[in-house]
Amino acid sequence: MRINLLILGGTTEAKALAAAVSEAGIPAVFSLAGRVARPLDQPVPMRLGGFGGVAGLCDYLRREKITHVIDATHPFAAQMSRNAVAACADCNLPLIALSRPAWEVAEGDRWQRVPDMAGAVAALGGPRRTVMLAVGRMHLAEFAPNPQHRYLLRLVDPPEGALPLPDCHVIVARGPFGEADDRALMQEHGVDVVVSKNAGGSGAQAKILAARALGLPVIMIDRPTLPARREASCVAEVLDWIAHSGTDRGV
Ligand code: 3Y8
Ligand code: NAP
Repeated sequence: MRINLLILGGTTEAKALAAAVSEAGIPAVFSLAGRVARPLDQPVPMRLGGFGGVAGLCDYLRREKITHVIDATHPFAAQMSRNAVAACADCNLPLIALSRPAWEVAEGDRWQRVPDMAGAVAALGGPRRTVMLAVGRMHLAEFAPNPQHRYLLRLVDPPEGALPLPDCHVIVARGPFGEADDRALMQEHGVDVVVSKNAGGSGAQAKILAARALGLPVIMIDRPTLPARREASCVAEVLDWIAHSGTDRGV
């Protein structure tokens, strides 16, 4: 059977997987939602944009004769992950998630864990502070109930139109980020508290390490629950899975 991978991307781990399958000469397509203006190029063919729900993804899998799906999306990309589980079950295709462990609280951390974005908004009640809101663009409007703060925002693309927060400073930058840079950024802006998703991995961890070094509190948003699926913790594990599941489907 001719192997043809679909990599659901959008993370540093997905980029590493794309490089490895390209190196191994394994045919693959790298898929992004098309959220940002200039996504990074990958060493395998790319596709941008949603599939059109589970049905659209099934059609794509059949039309493109995909043999294996690797979900290497971000842990907060829960809808894509749910759709991948459903579509691979419908199409009887093998699926594996390339996931990274959640960050664990460590010595010196001052975390306040909240279950979701609404919990982070609720945790920001009270008097004016300087808040580093590094959760991207898609959820900014949810923080509008706390206009009293000064927000330091970090976005991948320059904002289009007015932002939903009256007092904010925007940094346009794409990660992965470095701890020293994030520490300098927090000191420059007098950040009092950091809001972060528990993204895991290294690309977004800079602000967590910087907050620890500066003794700053972090409002840490727990991950959404995902459906049960086979998981790999590294690229080598995915390549081994491909090698062994290349013959019999669905293992
Ligand atoms: C389009 C693909 C690589 C992969 C880079 C990782 C690391 C840097 C850190 C902060 C947190 C945030 C955000 C973040 C990080 C990596 C990784 C990661 C967080 C790109 C990318 C796409 C996106 C989409 C974007 C979201 C936003 C989230 C910014 C490419 C660069 C905040 C997540 O403007 C928007 O609509 C942005 C949307 C989804 C979350 C949000 O709610 O806004 N990522 N990020 C993907 C697609 O179209 O399918 O451009 O090449 C990928 C990466 N972003 O090259 O090594 O692996 O996590 N991405 C968060 O953690 O909260 C930044 O600023 O500290
Ligand atoms: P999401 O809420 O789980 O997905 C919403 C819809 O976007 C999906 O149903 C699908 O549309 C489309 N989609 C998502 N990821 C896709 C992909 N890789 N390829 C094709 N379509 C995709 O996703 P999200 O949280 O917006 O994340 C979007 C992208 O940004 C993903 O690539 C993710 O890995 C990356 N990212 C997200 C975060 C984050 O904080 N959420 C952080 C870093 C990177 P259809 O239903 O039409 O198929």
